Amino acid sequence: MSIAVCPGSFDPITLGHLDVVRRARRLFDVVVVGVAVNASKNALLSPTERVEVARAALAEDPDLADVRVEEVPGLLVDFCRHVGATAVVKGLRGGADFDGEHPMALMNRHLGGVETVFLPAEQRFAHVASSLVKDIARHGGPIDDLVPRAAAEAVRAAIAHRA
Ligand code: COD
Repeated sequence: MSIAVCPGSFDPITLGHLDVVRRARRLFDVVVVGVAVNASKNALLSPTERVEVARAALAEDPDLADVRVEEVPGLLVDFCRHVGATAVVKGLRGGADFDGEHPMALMNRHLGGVETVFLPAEQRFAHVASSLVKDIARHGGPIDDLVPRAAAEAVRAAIAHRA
């Protein structure tokens, strides 16, 4: 049985992320969404919120009903070993993504023998980024066609709470 992890910060999960998870599910028997910490990013949502939002988003899509969402408590390679995954699946929106992802892919193979499968972003989501979603929301702009409903609600609530 082939098992893959779709890892990310998911702060919040976007329609672009969901598209990658959906396509990963067509390639692997089991897909686990791993909500991890990116040490170079300051998250708006807590890890628990990011997991809950991702679960709510997946629950809205019948194609993704069997995809689990779990928090990654430490290194991604340890999480992969824990769930029995031999691969991670990541989306690439362009060259900048590749430049960031390439060393991580090599390091994850070095650390744990985990291979990385890159999927080119679907054209209509190639401009969608969690950071842009949060910036738009902070300025009161529309985000509902960029993220699932649960994510839009969580982002607006977190921004209002911090104001
Ligand atoms: N379309 C397609 N793909 C997309 C889109 C989109 N619109 N938006 C983002 N993506 C891709 C990104 O390129 C990335 O591959 C993935 O989706 C997740 O994106 P983010 O922004 O949510 O997550 P990142 O890039 O911050 O995730 C980095 C990790 C958290 C995975 C990384 O820091 C990590 O593995 N942390 C755990 C600790 C660890 O093991 N560190 C050592 C790593 S070598």
